[in-house]
Amino acid sequence: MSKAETAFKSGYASLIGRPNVGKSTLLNRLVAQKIAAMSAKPQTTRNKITGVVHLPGGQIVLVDTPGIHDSNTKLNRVMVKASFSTYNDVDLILFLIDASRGFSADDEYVLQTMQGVNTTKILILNKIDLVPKLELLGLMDKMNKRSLFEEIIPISALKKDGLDSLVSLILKYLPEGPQYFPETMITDCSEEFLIAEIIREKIINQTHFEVPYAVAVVVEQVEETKSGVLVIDATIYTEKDSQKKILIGEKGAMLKKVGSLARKEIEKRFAIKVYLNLFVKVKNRWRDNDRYIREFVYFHD
Ligand SMILES: Nc1nc2c(ncn2[C@@H]2O[C@H](COP(=O)(O)OP(=O)(O)OP(=O)(O)O)[C@@H](O)[C@H]2O)c(=O)[nH]1
Ligand SMILES: [Mg+2]
Repeated sequence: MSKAETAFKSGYASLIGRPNVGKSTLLNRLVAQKIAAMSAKPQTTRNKITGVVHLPGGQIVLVDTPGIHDSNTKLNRVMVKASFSTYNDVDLILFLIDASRGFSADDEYVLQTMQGVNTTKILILNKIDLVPKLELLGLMDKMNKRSLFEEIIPISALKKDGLDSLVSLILKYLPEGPQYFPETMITDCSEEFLIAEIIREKIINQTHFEVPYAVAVVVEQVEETKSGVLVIDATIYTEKDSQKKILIGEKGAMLKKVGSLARKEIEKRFAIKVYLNLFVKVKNRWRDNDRYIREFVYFHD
């Protein structure tokens, strides 16, 4: 075998795209572990989230990012800045679109933000389970003609379709390099952050209108008792009393539901019995306050 075939390859690849195209779903699929929160509502991801794919011949360090969108609060601007910050830091940009919507105006906007960025770009057409074959071929043809991307690949993150080909393709574009993370490590996120995101995901999926966007979750304390129970105290922040009311629900029903769903997932994830205490607090317009944004969203850094 030649040297090129045996060399260990490694590098960073960021998942970039407008909100809701399936970046976090793809990260979780490729890492084969649920790390990032996923939801049908846009703007779910708020941080850069690392997921490591360990392969016999290499290591792919994926960086999930917040969906790129027009910003209206300070929080939104910080989120989008986090996505931009990866452009020149990674070996590869994985540009995701929702193929069932074609290459939309929002995707064009994302593309514009990459003007002058020389990092290699692969276009991933996700959600092909929703697209008739002929339509997909048309979209691939159209994008090929624009010659903006090094490669174009169709996948379905949800149905796990095309993921092996995607992994091979990513590896092809990564340089020879070291093993950045030990094989036992699939993320550099703290336990507190992962727990907070599980709780936030349940809230996003259980609530509506502005509530999901106004919520932040901070894990205050995690303690294992002598009898092997993980006791977790977490605070859910909202911006208004009305939102707090919704989160608590009638006779505490909403908080109970969110708590129960989150507890079950945390128990599965960490293979330990969990006791979860949730508190709800109001911090008026926290999304426009630098200090609160740092405390509530980047507390794990
Ligand atoms: N049908 C279908 N749905 C998908 C696929 N991939 C993701 N989804 C759905 O798309 C929605 C958004 O998925 P996310 O992974 O949260 O999207 P995201 O790009 O991380 O979104 P933000 O974090 O808001 O930027 C969820 O409801 C997913 O189940 C796919 O391949 N097919
Ligand atoms: Mg996401």
